[in-house]
Amino acid sequence: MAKPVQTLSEFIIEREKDFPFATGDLSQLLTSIRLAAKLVNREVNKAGLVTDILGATDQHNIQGEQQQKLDVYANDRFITAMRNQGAVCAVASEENDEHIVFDTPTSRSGKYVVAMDPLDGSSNIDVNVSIGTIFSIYRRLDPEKVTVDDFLQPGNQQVAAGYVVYGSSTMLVYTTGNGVNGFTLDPSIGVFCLSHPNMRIPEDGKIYSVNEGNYFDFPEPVRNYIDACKRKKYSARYIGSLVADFHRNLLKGGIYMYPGTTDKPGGKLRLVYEANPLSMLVEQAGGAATDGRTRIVDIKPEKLHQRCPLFIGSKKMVEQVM
Ligand code: P6P
Repeated sequence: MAKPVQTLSEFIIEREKDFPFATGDLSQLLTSIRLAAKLVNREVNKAGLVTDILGATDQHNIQGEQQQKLDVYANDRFITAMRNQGAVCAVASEENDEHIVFDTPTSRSGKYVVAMDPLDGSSNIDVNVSIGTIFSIYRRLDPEKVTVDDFLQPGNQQVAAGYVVYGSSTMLVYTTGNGVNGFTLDPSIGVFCLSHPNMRIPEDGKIYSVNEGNYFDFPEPVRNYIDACKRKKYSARYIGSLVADFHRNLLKGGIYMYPGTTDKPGGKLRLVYEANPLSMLVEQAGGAATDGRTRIVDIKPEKLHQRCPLFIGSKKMVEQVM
């Protein structure tokens, strides 16, 4: 008799018992993320087919990046899902210059704020490469008002964090601080099923992920580390999609690096809604994440969209770079 598969909703309800004071709000929030992920997955999987959702819009986000239509669709889906279920009072997104405060009667008293990158790696949409959603959840700081400070808490204050990877299969991977669990979407029944319980990243690895096109702009210690990887015949794997690279390294062991360069000392990736959530996940899975000097989740963000260099993955590999 095959072992019964546990669905995400069954898992959320079961794990809620781990939190004696759980009010079910976080469970409700995770359920709305699940719904939005299914809607985005449906569009990602048929991009280029019936829906005119491929290609860029004439809008640009704060990064000056042309917004791909799927970016905008994903952003709308996740914001709507958060707004409609009451546990969330505000959302910050890579696609929006400022955070969005929900002023509906149900959401005004929501006790969580969510920071997200609704569709990271969107430049890969047109070439059918895996892309992802990254989310980070904090408790609000003040019951009376919401400000940008709610989103500038250090990563070690996150209540939960996770990502969705839209690839050969679609997976939702998240943590609430009690380990990391992965759920694979069964498209035939539209249900996320527990496929990777208690995920652990191998302590060491032989995969390094970095855009070597920037090699000569990297600080010398980073160049030395990359040279050492080559001497040891490690595998270079760089998809150009953070969630896909991170997910592979989480499963197989490895390190993802987006170092600062001479002209961009902060690197490219965002601290609040990219580095922090993935850093919480990797630490919960036994890995490590730094900006080259400081543990990512100990950094106090100053600006919502601030960048930070990122070295994240197997503990031994991150320590070696340090
Ligand atoms: P580069 C995608 O735009 C992204 O934010 C990450 O998903 C990815 O890892 C990185 O940028 C790729 O950047 O400069 O190597 O093309």
